[in-house]
Amino acid sequence: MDERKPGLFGQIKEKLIARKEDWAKEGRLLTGESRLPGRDRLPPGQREVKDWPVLDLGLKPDIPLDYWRLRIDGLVSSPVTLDWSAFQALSQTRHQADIHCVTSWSLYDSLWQGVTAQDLLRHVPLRPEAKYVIAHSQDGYTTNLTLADFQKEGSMLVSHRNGAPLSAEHGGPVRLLIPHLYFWKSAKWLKRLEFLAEDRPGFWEVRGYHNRGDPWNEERYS
Ligand SMILES: Nc1nc2c(c(=O)[nH]1)N[C@H]1C(S)=C(S)[C@@H](COP(=O)(O)O)O[C@H]1N2
Ligand SMILES: [Mo]
Repeated sequence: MDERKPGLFGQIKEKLIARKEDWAKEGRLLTGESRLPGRDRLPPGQREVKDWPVLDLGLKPDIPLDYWRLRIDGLVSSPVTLDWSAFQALSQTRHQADIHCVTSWSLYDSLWQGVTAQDLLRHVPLRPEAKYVIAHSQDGYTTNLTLADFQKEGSMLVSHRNGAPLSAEHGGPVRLLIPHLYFWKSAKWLKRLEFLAEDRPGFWEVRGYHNRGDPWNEERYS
């Protein structure tokens, strides 16, 4: 997709964004309960769905594998750009995980395949000052994570779900998967990981969503 195109965000569904910002202000769906991960499978205020919803800003970039690139820069020992074959050459992992969207749906038991954040960082060493990461997406979306959340067991750059390539609407060729946080942290159409010394809130984090987003603590809104 041509990211220099003017008015990129002009195409975004402004109404939808405004509604979600209002929900954040109202504290929609907050139950005040607390549940322990591992003991209760469903985080507070969530309900299980069987079909995987599609949620995004409305732009759905279609990225041919030949054009796909992932840039890893900021506080890394030296910046790297991976193309599809370089990404495939990294060690591949399969991992089963549930996902929890802040809009209250949870989807159980997907089998995710891709590269763990830990394996990626073995390939691209960080500088010691790196403490945060921003995921940048082809549609202009961003989201921030601490290095600890990014590196946590289960965090991955995924290309497949249940054995099939991720569809374009779900963020293929490659999206982030941070299953222990609300699903807005799992950036679709991942194009860049930028490592930082200081935190920098992303798209929803500056619009009233919680900076971290732990579903077990109902960290929906800031
Ligand atoms: N690039 C990008 N990634 C994104 C979003 C987006 O708008 N753009 N939306 C986030 C939100 S709010 C959710 S709930 C999930 C939805 O992913 P899905 O459409 O695969 O269910 O993607 C997250 N990642
Ligand atoms: Mo979301």
